[in-house]
Amino acid sequence: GHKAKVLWFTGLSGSGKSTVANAVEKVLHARGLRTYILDGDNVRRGLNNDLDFSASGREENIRRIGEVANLMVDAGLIVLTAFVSPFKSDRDKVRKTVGTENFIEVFVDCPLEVCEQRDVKGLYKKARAGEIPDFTGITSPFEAPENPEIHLHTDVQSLEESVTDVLNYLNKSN
Ligand code: GGZ
Repeated sequence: GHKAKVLWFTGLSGSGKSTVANAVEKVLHARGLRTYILDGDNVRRGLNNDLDFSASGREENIRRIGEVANLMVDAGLIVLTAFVSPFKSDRDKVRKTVGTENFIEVFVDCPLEVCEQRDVKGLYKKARAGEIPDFTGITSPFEAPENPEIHLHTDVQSLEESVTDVLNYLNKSN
């Protein structure tokens, strides 16, 4: 069966991290597995509501999330996280925190142009207008993973295909 682990989704705002994570969780639930999704809605509003989007704010955001994910792995859960997590060094630290054998980096790759076109929450428009400082992809960098365990291309893959890629990896790695 599936062991406790962290599925760490990383990608631009609007790339589809939460959408894929939620769809994967649904399948895992149907298989009777215990999961938890950590995302901006439940972490940045609560535990991390003191943090901004500066480089140091993001670093601390990701560090705390890594520690929480590690506790959840100890509790036996499959943890799915959906954070931009734009800095390679921060993601690599989480890999160490949770144990490299428990860490599955999922690169939710989608060109900036496509994310910006979607602009689900109107944030890119605001960022272009100078209303949001340090916006990833516009005025703050995104460092793409170099060797992610899973590499999705959500501009050309359907949601179902992305979910299948994640599940296939999980099935193989168990
Ligand atoms: C990037 C921002 C910013 C800035 C607010 N840069 O699409 P969303 O709205 O729901 O996802 C984004 C989310 C990013 O928070 P994270 O905790 O995932 O970021 S990080 O991992 O870098 O710490 C976006 C919204 O918050 N948002 N301001 N400046 N995204």
